[in-house]
Amino acid sequence: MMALVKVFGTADFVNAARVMACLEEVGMEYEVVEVDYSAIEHKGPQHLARNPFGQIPAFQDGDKMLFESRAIAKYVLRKYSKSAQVDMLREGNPEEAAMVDVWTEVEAHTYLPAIAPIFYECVVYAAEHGTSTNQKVVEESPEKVKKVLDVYEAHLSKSKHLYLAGDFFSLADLNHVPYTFHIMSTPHASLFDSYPHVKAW
Ligand code: GS8
Repeated sequence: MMALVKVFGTADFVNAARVMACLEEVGMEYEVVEVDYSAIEHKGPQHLARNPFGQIPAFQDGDKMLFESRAIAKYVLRKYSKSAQVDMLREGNPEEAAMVDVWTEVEAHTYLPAIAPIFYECVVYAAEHGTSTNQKVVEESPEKVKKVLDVYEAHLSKSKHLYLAGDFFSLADLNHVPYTFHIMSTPHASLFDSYPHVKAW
């Protein structure tokens, strides 16, 4: 029997969840190996050998060890999509593939920085310390998120596509899922209400 691929880090960690979402899309079985964050196991020698930055996740496929969740996601799709009839990278079409890349970059460099303060204040710190929300973050973040969502709304309404890169579900869409999922459980979920195309997406 072939050994299962391994994800180091549980789905509570957004970047590990991104990898698992991809594995689910291609219908792969995988093993989740817990890395004990509270015991700082991610900074220990065993995990540093998997991810030299001491972060979650890491990924193992036979002899191949990888880190960086978006790169792992791409690897999974490239290597394992064919059998699952999933085409989330559109590599056969340079124009479509470019749009997947564009909105994947937007997620990492624009969307995430805008919503990250809310994520850390309302999800991570809230879980770690009870409540205690930083008032400055709470006041300033919504304006930043709205500026980004304005662009998403304009893009989705102009392109008339339900998805970011075109009329197909791609890695660009999937990359938004983990953080957005958690934001939806905070009071800031209502930020999305004034954006009908973003809401539909
Ligand atoms: C980020 C990994 C990361 O920040 C990726 O894989 O996409 N760009 C990388 N991981 C977090 C936990 S998941 O939110 C982490 O390990 N943080 C601890 C640290 O940075 O020391």
